[in-house]
Amino acid sequence: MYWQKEQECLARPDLEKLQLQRLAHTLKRVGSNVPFYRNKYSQLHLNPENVTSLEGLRDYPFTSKQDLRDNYPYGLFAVPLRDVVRVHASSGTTGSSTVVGYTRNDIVTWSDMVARILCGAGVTPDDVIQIAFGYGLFTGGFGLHYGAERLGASVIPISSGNTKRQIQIMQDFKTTALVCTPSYALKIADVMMDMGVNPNGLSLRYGLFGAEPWSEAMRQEINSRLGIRATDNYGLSEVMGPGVAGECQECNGLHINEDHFLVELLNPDTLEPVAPGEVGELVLTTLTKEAFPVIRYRTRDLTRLLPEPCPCGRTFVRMSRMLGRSDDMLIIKGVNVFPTQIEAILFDIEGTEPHYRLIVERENNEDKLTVMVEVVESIFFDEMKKQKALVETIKKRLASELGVGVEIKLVEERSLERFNGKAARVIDKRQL
Ligand code: DLL
Repeated sequence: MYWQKEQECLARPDLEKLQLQRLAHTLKRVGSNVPFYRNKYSQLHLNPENVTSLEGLRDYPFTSKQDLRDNYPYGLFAVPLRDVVRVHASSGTTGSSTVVGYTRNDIVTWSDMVARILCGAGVTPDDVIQIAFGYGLFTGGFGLHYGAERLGASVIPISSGNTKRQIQIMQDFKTTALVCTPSYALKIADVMMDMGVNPNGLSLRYGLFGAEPWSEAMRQEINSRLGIRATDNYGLSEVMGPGVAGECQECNGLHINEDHFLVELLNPDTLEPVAPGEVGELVLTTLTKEAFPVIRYRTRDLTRLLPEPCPCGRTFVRMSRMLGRSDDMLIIKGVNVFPTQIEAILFDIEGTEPHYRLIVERENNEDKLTVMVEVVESIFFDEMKKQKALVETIKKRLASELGVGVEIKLVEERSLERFNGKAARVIDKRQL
């Protein structure tokens, strides 16, 4: 089943022709509308008018998350704000978060991209979709919502959390498709068991999961515990949000919506293309975005391209599920967290020492982040009340700036191991 069959099954030469037209147009637009790109291109003597092949893009510089942060909030928008109808932002409530915008046309394209992914997973207008992603600055809730409406399915915008209510609604409203993070799907399965609800008695048939890494073993577990077919979908706010890529019912890799996103897979160290079949960092260029085009955006996500034709008939290249990151970003309960963000906050709080460890675990299918931080000795001589107050202060600051709750453990000065070489401050015990 396709949402836009003609585009999704374009022959390679036609697709490449379309990509080139769109690429040339995008480069010209950013070169004239966005000072950041204009300055870079003029320094490097790059003239977007001269791009006559897709390979020509390789001369152009990359865009990084830091570039987005440096241009916070609207510096990289390619249209005036009056043409922007929606703004989203990635995690982080401070100035270091990254802000993205959409024109009315962008919202239509985005909805079509998500509708493609829903359709590819088997969802039809007859389905009842429960969207258990957060609604808000995160792109998950609204992204899936608009796509599901565009497809014509019945949407339940329940948002995330309150698992018992999720299950109640699932029973009462006869939900057929569940949309959330894979870890939340497992949590729902746990709570169902506690409540004595038999998943076979529900109407649930499909699960569309994304926004965090997961494994084939996790898919099998979700499938058997919820009695559904789970598919993976991928996206990132800087490039659009959900809708960049998704699995079809073959469940064997994610088709990238190549008519809207140009794909490169590069060695993160040399920044040269990897050999076919090798793991590399996904680098994406938007081909149709109006408000927030990005050129050669380094996603930092590692994957492998699967060039073999797919039995589903789609010609868009597939990539394997995400295999890791080429930076240290962690995804905790679907929220992107950088250790450096935590470090900066800890350094800012009186009484803490610049030594910490981040322990990430998965308990009852839920991520748990514990921050162990060394504190000055006097704190341990203080009354319990003072220690507790310090824990609360750190907890509050971290929760409000990261957007996710953490546990804090104060430890004595010099009790954490020191490193001779590269510091390994993150201990990720999650086994996906
Ligand atoms: O997570 C967009 C999204 C929402 C995708 C809902 C799918 C469903 P961000 O918050 O900007 O956007 O986080 C993007 O999350 O760079 C990946 O590291 C990770 N990620 C997203 N989808 C997957 C996936 C949304 N299917 C970052 N598998 C990306 C593994 C994923 N990692």
